Amino acid sequence: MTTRTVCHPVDWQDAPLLDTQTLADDLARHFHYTLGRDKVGESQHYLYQALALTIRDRLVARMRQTREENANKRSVAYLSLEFLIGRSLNNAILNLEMEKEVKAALANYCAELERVGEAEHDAGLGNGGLGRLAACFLDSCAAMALPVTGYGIRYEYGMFNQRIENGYQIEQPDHWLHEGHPWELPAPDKTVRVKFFGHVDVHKDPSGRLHRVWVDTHDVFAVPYDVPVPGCGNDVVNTLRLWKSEATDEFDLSEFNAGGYAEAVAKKNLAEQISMVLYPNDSSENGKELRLRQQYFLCSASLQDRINRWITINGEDFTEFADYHVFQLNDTHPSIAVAELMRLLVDEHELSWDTAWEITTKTMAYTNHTLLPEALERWSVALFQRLLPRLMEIIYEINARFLVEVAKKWPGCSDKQRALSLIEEGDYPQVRMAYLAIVGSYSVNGVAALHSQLLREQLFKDFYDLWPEKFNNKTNGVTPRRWLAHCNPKLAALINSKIGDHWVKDFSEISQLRRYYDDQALLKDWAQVKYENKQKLCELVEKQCGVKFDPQMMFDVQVKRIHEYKRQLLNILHVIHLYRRICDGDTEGMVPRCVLIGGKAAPGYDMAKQIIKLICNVAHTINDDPKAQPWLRVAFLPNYNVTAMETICPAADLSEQISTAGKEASGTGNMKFMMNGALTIGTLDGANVEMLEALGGEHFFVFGAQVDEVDAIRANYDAMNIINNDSNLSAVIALLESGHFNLCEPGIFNPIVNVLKSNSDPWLTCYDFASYCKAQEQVAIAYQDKNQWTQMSVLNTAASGPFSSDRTIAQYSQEIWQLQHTMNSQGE
Ligand code: 26Q
Repeated sequence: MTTRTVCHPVDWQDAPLLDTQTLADDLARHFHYTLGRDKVGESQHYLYQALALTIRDRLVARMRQTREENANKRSVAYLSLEFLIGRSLNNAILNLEMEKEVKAALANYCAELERVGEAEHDAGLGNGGLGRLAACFLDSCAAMALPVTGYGIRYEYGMFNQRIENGYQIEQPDHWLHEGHPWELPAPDKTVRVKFFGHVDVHKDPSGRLHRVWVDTHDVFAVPYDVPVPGCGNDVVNTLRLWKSEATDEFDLSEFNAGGYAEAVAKKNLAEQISMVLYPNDSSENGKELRLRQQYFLCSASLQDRINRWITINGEDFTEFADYHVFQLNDTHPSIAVAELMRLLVDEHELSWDTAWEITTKTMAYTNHTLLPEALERWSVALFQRLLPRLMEIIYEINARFLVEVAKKWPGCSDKQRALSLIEEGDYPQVRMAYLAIVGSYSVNGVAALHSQLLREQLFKDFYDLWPEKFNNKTNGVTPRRWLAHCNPKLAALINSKIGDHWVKDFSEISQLRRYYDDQALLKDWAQVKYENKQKLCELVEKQCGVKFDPQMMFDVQVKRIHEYKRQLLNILHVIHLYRRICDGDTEGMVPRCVLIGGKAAPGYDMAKQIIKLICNVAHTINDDPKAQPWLRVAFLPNYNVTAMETICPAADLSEQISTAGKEASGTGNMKFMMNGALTIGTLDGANVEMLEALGGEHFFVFGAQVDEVDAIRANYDAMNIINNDSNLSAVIALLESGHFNLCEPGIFNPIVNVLKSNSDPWLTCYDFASYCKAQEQVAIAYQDKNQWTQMSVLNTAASGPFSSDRTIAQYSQEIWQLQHTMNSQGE
């Protein structure tokens, strides 16, 4: 029996009910009293706020209940610098299964849920795939009632808003909290202290034992804000705990006394900078001190939080700590957690090094998300030393002990020691964060089968030789609640009418759709739903880009971060190729298409920004040319984000997944499109490989060099030779060079052309061009047979079962987290 030390007067069963009348009463109360409003005006803002608070009431009691139920269980802390949540209102309504009641309650205000929902700002606390994956995972963990808590940073400014001016990307700050964030609950009583700077002293205690103490630190407070994560239809509400940095009330007394009162108080700002802004890079640009501060801030606060909770139940006995905790590291961004857990256990809780190391290496698990060598995180030892002196000592100690193991495995081989060392030597020594994560973790996983294989065989080969048992694969997935049930309600209803709605919670059921791929009535309705979704996207494109798309035409879509390896450039070269054919009157076998491209470039990534400019200019030229109108329209959608994807993926006919083989770890947009019945044109990269496998080759337009070929191709790469021998490609390049797309700005695309022509183009764009065009011709042929295309669309949705994040999370839970234990705590 559990003894309760705290009084909980409200059980969730007594919590606000879900029926229409109670809901309507609460909505009115929040609208009139909490927010002090009278009439509903044009703006839906207050109605949205009141509804969000009404829904939140129904979540908080369940959140507390879930915490109580989980208090004695083995649990996971998912540490991530990013959680790309998007909007929460409709997600909560869907998961609480109260859509009907909410709509009825809103009718009192003559308001529609869809319009009210549009008043919500996206919580854009992430860059792209990795951040959105964390959000999908939280949804799946809650749906499967797993005790998993997300830990992140409550950035004041999320991912920047992108505007396009004359084809150029302009970044604008995203002050998403400006109008308040009704979903969060501050928990100031759980505030913890995080240290920075200072130095390490050595003290001898009376028994002669040496202690290292980190002193003269500049501390900041980490204040938690809890965001509820509702599970679908199961009354579970997990927690996403986001930390805000605040200044302590300790001032520099010397400055104070010297009359510097205002200056001393103003220094509080420095502490608050930590959680001010999300870094908008999705790969490299390393070395920024503030970024390291953010990482350590998140890790220290989150680990302290878990340890404090443990101590409340178990006191200072850590014997079983490792049986009840897992820390899943979302890439290397939180990998300083390895050293911080050591510091907390050894310095603050007086465990021996060996005991602490055993706990650390039994609780840490690392997920890698990139194969790009330049994206592997490194921090300068000098910076580490200054910002986190005690952590640097601990990393040296971990390294010294690790190198002994390396020496045992490869006796006398100092090259191996140098290659595997956590410290990269040189004029400016660096800490290799991926190596720290691997050495400190019991599990290392990649995010698609091919990616995990490349980690084992290439990037982390030596570590694999040393510890093969640590390495495993967990192919990514996306939540079918947001990415089908919510974003494509018409398709969801159609699916329900055939196979029932169990697929929402058990997505393997979606395969039953396959039985209907010949059902003419279904195919007709399926095509009609796609058509209506395309109409909706047309409205968005017209509003955002001023370009008229036609829902009769094929919708060919590539939305994702702009990066050279993702090859938006290859896409636009093909668009230019089509345009040239149209101009030449060569439209045989062509289908009318609307090409949509969207995505943000990292602000410092010049080449990516130029690619956006090229896309915009090409779009402008083509859309302005009456000859092209019936055949080709092109738009660059500004400010691509989670909410935009909710309109885009249900409307796509063709999904572009065209990265250079071996570069995209997994991709997750590919899965969202597939679920919504788009066909894929793609390389054998990331999770595309598994999608093709699940689908059968004839329903997937595959092209391009394969992973086992790219090295040899690069070694003998002769771009000019490829161009000269391909009349289509030379014509495209000639058109680019002629300045046809940049008449007013001569020369601006020279750098792009130069990369294409270069023998050291790592992305092999020219190499893959011909095979890409051929695959696109196959697409066009297939699209001409509407009925067959629709059949393939159904088969895509039907085969998307494995790409649910529920499947991914079930595997994390069984194979990494082992989440069945129950805590044998006091009070039981
Ligand atoms: C690096 C340095 C400084 C600041 C930030 C960063 C940074 C931030 C975000 C580096 C990387 C990221 C995000 C990476 C990412 O989204 N990777 C993608 O992860 C997906 C989920 O596993 C995969 O599907 C994609 O293939 C992978 O590119």
